[in-house]
Amino acid sequence: MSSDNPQSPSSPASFTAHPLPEKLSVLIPCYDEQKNIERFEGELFPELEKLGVPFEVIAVDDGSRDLSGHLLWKYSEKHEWFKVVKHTHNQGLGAALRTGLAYASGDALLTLDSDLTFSPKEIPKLWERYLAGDVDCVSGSPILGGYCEVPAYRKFFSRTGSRLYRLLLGKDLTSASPIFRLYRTAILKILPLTSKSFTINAEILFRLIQKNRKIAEVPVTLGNRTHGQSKLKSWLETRNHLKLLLRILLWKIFG
Ligand SMILES: Nc1nc2c(ncn2[C@@H]2O[C@H](COP(=O)(O)OP(=O)(O)O)[C@@H](O)[C@H]2O)c(=O)[nH]1
Ligand SMILES: [Mg+2]
Repeated sequence: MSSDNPQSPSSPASFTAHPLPEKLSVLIPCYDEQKNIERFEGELFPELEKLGVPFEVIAVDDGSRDLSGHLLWKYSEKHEWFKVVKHTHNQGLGAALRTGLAYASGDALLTLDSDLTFSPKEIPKLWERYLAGDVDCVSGSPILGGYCEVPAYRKFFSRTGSRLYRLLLGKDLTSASPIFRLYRTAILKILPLTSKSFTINAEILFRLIQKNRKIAEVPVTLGNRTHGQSKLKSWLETRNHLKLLLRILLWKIFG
């Protein structure tokens, strides 16, 4: 992919890597996920500690009606690096990510599902690719890495949607909507994002491409939920994705 960075790897003689990240922000949108949030201590935090870089976790409790808010608050009492941002009413995944982003103080930022369907054990894959210093975003792709016990209809929607985005965006990216990504925070913060729903991750990809930012994909495995219910409303999100695809098409035609 191309880059507007004059130190792009496309001109190896002048290529200089971005400086190594000094702090990682981990942004986790949470909505009625108490059973999965209970798993953070055993499954997520040890993986973050192993990275060997200072980090913070920003959990956005988006008007949860279960004990999510209480569990997050307990983590914030126990760990000074754990922060909770609260929406009093549910505003949607995109709105939650945008709220949390404003609080991120790390120079690198990881976005992660709170149901841990992308295993925290795979965070090092993204991190190692990011440390190469030549990209603005490392995106985890289950289309490259595979699915584990994910229903066939979900795989179909994911693959079809990603094909449409690839076609319109004109970039060789296999997965458009997964959240499991690492970004340069400063780049993400200045993107003009508007999505309040699940389309936020595809919208981020679109805006990065518009700004000629460099994106690399790494294979990761997407698993199925072990606790709780999916919040995805398939028809509503299909409509939201079609609207975003239309916006991309208009950008392609009219610039
Ligand atoms: N903050 C916030 N997070 C949400 C919302 N809807 C879903 N999420 C989170 O986004 C992630 C993906 O949602 P999920 O229900 O697992 O959708 P699926 O993976 O597509 O089935 C999970 O971590 C959810 O807790 C929401 O309205 N607000
Ligand atoms: Mg999920």
